[in-house]
Amino acid sequence: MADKIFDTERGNGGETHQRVPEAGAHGDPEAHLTTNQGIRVSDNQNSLRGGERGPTLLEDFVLREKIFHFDHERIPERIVHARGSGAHGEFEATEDISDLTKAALFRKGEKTPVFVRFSTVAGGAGSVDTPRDVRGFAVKFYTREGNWDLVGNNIPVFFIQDAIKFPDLVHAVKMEADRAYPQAGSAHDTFWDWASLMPETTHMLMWAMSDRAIPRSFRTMEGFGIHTFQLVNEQGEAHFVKFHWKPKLGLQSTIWDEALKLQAADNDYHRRDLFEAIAKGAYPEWELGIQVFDQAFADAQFYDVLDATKVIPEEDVPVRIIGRMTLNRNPDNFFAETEQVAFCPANIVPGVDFTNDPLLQGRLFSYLDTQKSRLGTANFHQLPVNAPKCPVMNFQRDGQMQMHVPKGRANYEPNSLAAHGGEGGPRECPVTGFRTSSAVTGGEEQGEKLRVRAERFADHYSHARLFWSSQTESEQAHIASAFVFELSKVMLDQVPPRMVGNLRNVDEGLAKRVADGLGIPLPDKAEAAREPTKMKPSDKLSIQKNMKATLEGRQVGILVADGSDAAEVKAVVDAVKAAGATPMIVAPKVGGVKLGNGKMLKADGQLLGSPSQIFDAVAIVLSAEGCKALLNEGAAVQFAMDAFGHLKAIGASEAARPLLDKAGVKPDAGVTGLGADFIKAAAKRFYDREPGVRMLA
Ligand code: HDE
Repeated sequence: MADKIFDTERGNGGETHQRVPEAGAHGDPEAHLTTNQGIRVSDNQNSLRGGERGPTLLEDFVLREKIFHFDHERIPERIVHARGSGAHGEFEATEDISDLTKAALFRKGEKTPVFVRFSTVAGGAGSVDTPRDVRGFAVKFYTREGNWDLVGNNIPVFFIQDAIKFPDLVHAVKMEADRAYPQAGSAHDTFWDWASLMPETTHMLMWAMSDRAIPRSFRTMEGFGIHTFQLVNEQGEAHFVKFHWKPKLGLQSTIWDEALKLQAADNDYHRRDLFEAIAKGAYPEWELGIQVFDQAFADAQFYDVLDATKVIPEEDVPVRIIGRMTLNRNPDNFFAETEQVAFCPANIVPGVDFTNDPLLQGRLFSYLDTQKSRLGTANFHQLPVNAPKCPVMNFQRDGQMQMHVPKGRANYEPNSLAAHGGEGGPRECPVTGFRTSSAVTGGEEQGEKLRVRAERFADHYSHARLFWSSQTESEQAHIASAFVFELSKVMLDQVPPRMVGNLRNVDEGLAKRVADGLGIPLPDKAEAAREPTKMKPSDKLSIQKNMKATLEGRQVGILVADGSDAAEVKAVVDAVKAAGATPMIVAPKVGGVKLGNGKMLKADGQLLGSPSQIFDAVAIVLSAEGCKALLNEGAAVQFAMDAFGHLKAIGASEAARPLLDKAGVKPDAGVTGLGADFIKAAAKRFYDREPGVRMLA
């Protein structure tokens, strides 16, 4: 592209015109503004009028086209998962699993481009990033054998067992039909009304009330395919499989109070985090793991492996790591890529196959429908972000927005056009083509046509109990408190006791804590469809037991004011960087502060707009005078108070002590000086501080 140099001129009414310079050959097509028909535009500031103050003329095709296009810029948002953020990357197969699958993407060393979209579920496209909600984790693998979409979530189970309940779930959880609030999150009447009447949701509710539903970042979430799938090898042998994504940075979550405050501080907290991490080369990474098992294992369990409300504990079937995914490129255009990407669980490649999970089966036809309704045409697969990167050869033709111009007459098959010297087109291939595996589900699978739930789906509480018993004390307190918070928002008076009655089947202690937190008597226990079975606790289900004490990829806020010691600030900045984290200077004015040595230091964020909840840890580097000034600034006091309340490390200069005192910061292992002890502490959260800062259920 040639230089885009323009002249700036002032028009008749004082308006600014940026124009291609008058003198010159005007030969550069890319420097000239055009309409969508390629007609060069002479004036982009004024519509065509009959007289200087007269009516705008209908013949102004430049104006009409510009406004017409603008009026149609939005497409229907996704009915669920409307708010999301995406990135490009690469998947590399790191293990030989050819004994399990013939899929080319799993050949050791094979690299496959991917596009990933993370999302919340309930909120609209413009809602915030940090409500309590499940997160979508959808991966499109552009394999050389066609696209495979692993459309999962950050929680390994789901609310329901049968697809026929999905519209009810979504209606209940999204904003209420008459009042159109809340815009995101589940803390409202209709969700809990429905959920409390659906015992099969209990296990998922335990996860949703845990800190899994308030992740620190997309980069620190696990992902799950949820359903049981099959892997099929060259010989046609099939195994059951569950897919797991494990984040390189380990699991990290926020504190509920922090999540609430993040909604005010930064609506785009997760979107920004992902974009900035990739932009600065801190590429998010996950390992892909599989749990593989056979029919004999499935038959031996008391629950059904086709039931999406159940996990298979990693202690029973370990996760085997088979690949690595790195996200290394931001989208060039949010709409064209992240908004238009169309996932579909039915997009599958030879070597992977479905099972009879009734939830999965429902999803297999649902997503195509939704794409047609959102993207408006059966040709949505031709959009660049959706198009396979291998040849697409078939006899499908035409349709709205057809982008391809197929040549020749072969739009049907069989044909003998090739024998007559023409192009005959592609043909089916039983050897390399996708063949549905009948190895697991049984080739002769037949039965009566029934609307019935399999009896083995009737256990609604064992796995919820397993989840509860696998959490740390602090995590249990968070779950109990989340139930109290959500049910306290419910105004339908029969609903909270009904929910607590269900929880008595999970754990009597939990139910009592929730009832106490709500200030209601312990209700009768709900009758379980099947008595729960005791399962051994599984450490892998806990976040806190799976955190990594590392500063890598994290953000440290450094609060400074006029007079801060230059050497102290530099030492913290250097140490934070050396630990792989990003330092952010926060100051009362974004223009910066005058340090003790007289030099100016520019800030990365202004104090009011950069509260401590956006950081993983904070350092407060103040001189005595700077501290005195900030004692009168509520945002500075809040900065320290929230960092303490959100269980973060606080490193402070000696002179900053009065600010800490005013903020109620008590000495503990997470409150340090500015040296190495701070860097060590900053990699962690101090959960044992919590009983001193808030009352939990
Ligand atoms: Fe979805 N789901 N879903 N879902 N889902 C959609 O497809 C649906 C389910 C999931 O980033 C929609 O393109 C039905 C489970 C993700 O673009 C829609 C059922 C899981 C995303 C749809 C389910 C998911 C979606 C809305 C019950 C976890 C976002 C827009 C049978 C394994 C993908 C769209 C993205 C999106 C239907 C259940 C995950 C309406 C009918 C279980 C991550 O087609």
